[in-house]
Amino acid sequence: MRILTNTTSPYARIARIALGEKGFDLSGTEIVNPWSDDPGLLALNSAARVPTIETDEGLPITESLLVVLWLERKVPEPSLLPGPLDRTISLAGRAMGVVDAMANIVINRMQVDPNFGEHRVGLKRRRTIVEGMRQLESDPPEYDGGTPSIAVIASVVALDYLALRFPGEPWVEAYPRLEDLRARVADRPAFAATAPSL
Ligand SMILES: N[C@@H](CCC(=O)N[C@@H](CS)C(=O)NCC(=O)O)C(=O)O
Repeated sequence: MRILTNTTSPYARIARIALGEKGFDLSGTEIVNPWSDDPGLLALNSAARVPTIETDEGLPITESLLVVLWLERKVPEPSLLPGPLDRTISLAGRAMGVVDAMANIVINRMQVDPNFGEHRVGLKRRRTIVEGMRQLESDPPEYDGGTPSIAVIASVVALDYLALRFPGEPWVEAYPRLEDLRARVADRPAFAATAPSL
C-alpha cells in the first residue's frame, strides 16, 4: 500500500490516523505537493488531492471519510465507530464542518486571494469555525482510552489544524476540554506520527 499525503492536510491526517489505528504501517507514507500536479498523485487521482492511497492491487482510494468507511469494512476491529452511532456521526460531522471551513479559507488565501478570510464567504467560513469549535468544546466527544472514535479523531485534527493555520487570530477562543481530549490521544503512535507541520 502507498499513502500519498502532505504534512499539513487535515483530511490526509484523518485518513492516516485511521490507517494507523487499524494497524497499518505508516512508514511508507510519501509526501507530495497536491498543488504542483505531482505526476504520481495525478496518475492515481484526477483531483490531485491528498489523501490518496494506492492499494497493493493498484487501486486508488481517495476521500478521507471514504477511507474510514473502507477501513471499517476491511478491518472491522478495532472500530472507529464505538458507542452510540448517531452521536458519534453527529459529532464527527460537526468537526468535519470546521475542518472544511478552515481548509477552504487556507486554500483560498494561498491560491486565490490573501484577503479571502475577510470577504463574505471567508467570514461565513470563519463563523463556521467559531461556532463549530464552541459546540465541540461545550459537548466534546467521549474518550475513555483505547482506540478513538472518528468523532475524537476529527475533533483533535480540527484543533491541531486550527493552531497550525490560525495562530494568534483574535477570534480563536480557548478550548480547554478539547485540549484535554488532545492530550489524552497525543501519544498514540498514529497521532504522534502524523502531527502536522508547515
Ligand atoms: N474531500 C477531500 C478533501 C481533500 C483535500 O481537499 N485535500 C487538500 C489538502 S488539505 C488538497 O489536496 N488540495 C489540493 C486541491 O484542492 O487541488 C477529502 O476528504 O479527502
